[in-house]
Amino acid sequence: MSTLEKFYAGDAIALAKIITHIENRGPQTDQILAELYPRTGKASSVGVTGPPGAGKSTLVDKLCAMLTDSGKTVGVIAVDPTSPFTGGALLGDRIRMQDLTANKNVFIRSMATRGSMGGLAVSTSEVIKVMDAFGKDIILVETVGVGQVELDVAEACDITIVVLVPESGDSVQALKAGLMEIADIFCVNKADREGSGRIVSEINMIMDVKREKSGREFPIVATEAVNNVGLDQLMEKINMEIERIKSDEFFMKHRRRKIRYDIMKTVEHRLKNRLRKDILSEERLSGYIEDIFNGRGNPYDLARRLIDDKSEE
Ligand SMILES: Nc1nc2c(ncn2[C@@H]2O[C@H](COP(=O)(O)OP(=O)(O)O)[C@@H](O)[C@H]2O)c(=O)[nH]1
Ligand SMILES: [Mg+2]
Repeated sequence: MSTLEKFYAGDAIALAKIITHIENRGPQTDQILAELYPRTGKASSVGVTGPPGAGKSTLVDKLCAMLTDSGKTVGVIAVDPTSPFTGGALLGDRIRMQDLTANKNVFIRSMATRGSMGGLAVSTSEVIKVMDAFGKDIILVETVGVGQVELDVAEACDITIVVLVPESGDSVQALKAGLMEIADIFCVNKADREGSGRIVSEINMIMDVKREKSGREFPIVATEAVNNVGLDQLMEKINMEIERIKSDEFFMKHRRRKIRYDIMKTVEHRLKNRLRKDILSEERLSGYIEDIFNGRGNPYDLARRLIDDKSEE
């Protein structure tokens, strides 16, 4: 049996192998993705993002348990380099992680954040597709909301939950970091701590304009992930957002936007790779630097020549 045949038969090891091949940009990456593409589109991907320590992994953990209890199969992608799933965690986290890994209906994968040459969002989006084709119903993607890369990763998901905690200035930070832009649902976790009411009203204030313009809810759910408080409400909002995306009027628009995203990001990523591997390989680049340093040519003529003139390659 080939790896793909095993994959089709539901073998989790084959799933892991295929993900590794794609993450490492193996020679058959594009063929595999093309082959799997017709099988995608059934799963819903849910990004869970927010500052470090907000409780994202705890939430993912609990959501997973709830989803599998209700008969759903789940994929988890951890992009957070400090996430318990990636092994960078404290003992307490490891114990929690075991709960998940013992669950056969959950497949967990952490993404290497280093050496991905800016392609993290693309690889994440591809891994989502592979899990989708494998038959996972829901794919949860945990990522730390600290930079553009993480925002890009969130963009690769169908819906995004932004997790915040009741610490002073958190909503302002989140606003600055662009998190308000990408949120479909807000989760104010650690509601057992002081100030959770205040952050909810802060988010409300920020979101009211957007709500009025779009007619959308942008719900805020207060949770205590460790104490299992508010998780049913959060799940309800997740299901509502998934329903919204799948509703007829929205679906066509959403699908087209995803296809646009896939085309743009894939071509951009493949071109960048070719640029670095080939057109501007380290060796060629060094040569060009020396040329220009020694007074021969300039970056602008070089750029024109490299892009227009195929014989350069
Ligand atoms: N007080 C309190 N602590 C929590 C809550 N949820 C998670 N934590 C704790 O916050 C810490 C960070 O959680 P983690 O899920 O690893 O955060 P992440 O970095 O966002 O993934 C852990 O020690 C959790 O046990 C909560 O609702 N209340
Ligand atoms: Mg984490």
